[in-house]
Amino acid sequence: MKRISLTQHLIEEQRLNNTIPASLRLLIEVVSRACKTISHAVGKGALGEVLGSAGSENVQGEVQKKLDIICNDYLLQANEWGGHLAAMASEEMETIHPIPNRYPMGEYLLLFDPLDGSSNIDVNVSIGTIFSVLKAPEGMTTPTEIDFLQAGTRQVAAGYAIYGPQTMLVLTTGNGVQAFTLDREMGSWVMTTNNAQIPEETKEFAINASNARHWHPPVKRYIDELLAGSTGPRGKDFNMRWVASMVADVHRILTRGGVFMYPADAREPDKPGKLRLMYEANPMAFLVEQAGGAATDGRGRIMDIQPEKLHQRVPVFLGSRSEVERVTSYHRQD
Ligand code: AHM
Ligand code: MG
Repeated sequence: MKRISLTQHLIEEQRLNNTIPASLRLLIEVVSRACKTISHAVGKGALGEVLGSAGSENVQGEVQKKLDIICNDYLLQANEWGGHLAAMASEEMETIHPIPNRYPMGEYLLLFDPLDGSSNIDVNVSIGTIFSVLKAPEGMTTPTEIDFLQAGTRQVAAGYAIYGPQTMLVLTTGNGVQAFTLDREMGSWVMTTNNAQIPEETKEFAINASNARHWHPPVKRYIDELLAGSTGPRGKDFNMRWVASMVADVHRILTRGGVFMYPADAREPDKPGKLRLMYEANPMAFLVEQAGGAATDGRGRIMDIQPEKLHQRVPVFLGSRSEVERVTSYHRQD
């Protein structure tokens, strides 16, 4: 196999398409290096004394695990000094983290969920890091939260690292989706998929069915039809998977297709779903669209949403195009 490293890919992509200037390449390399460090910490588990709760809550009122905080710190430290960023924002921090004055200020904004799938950390199930890159607005001198409130269509790069049986980095800079597998002996990212494509049709869906009694009618209608299988209106059987790590569920869909849903429901009417727009839904929507799939909030394209708050939540329907279009059309008919 001809080995193409992450660095080689980024440099060739710049030569061919002019989409990855040196400062963006540095950013992606720094993030991916931090993900290697995270992968190492995750892999140590109890031996590294990194499991369990940190005894604190994040801005969303969720209990933080030790690894949530450790991974957040890794990403902050790795990205502070390179001169490529103006500020960062994270699921684990209430407000933004501007680059300290002692370092030069760069032109990009980085958002991340340092460790997605927190409920799976202590049970040794795949988890991941999700990131999204925006350009700082023209003329910005002191970054504020408002500078981050850009629609997903403005992302210049997005991706995730998945810490599973293999550690992988899945990336888009707007020219398809590439996946790299961590060669653990060499410590390098090696391209193992170029131009990932989500099959348009699927027979697999992902939703937390324990919330069924809270679902709104369009979701209930759609899932009832899938569950009815070959004797129902869809005329075919569907299979179900739910890892409860969005990274792992999306990775499966990028690999073999499927539809992923975390809808809004009637539990807390003020909360439109569980997942966060800016560092979970937008980067995943960018990847999924770049792989030929679709991503909506049940009514419109996720990446078209104009964010109002850094930690805003959004309903998510993403994956194989035909299924996402179907469940979205049920919402529009509602
Ligand atoms: P987290 O960022 O705190 O880990 O929460 C996000 C995760 C997603 O990865 C996953 O799809 C979802 O929460 C699972 O939620 P639930 O436990 O309700 O099934
Ligand atoms: Mg998350």
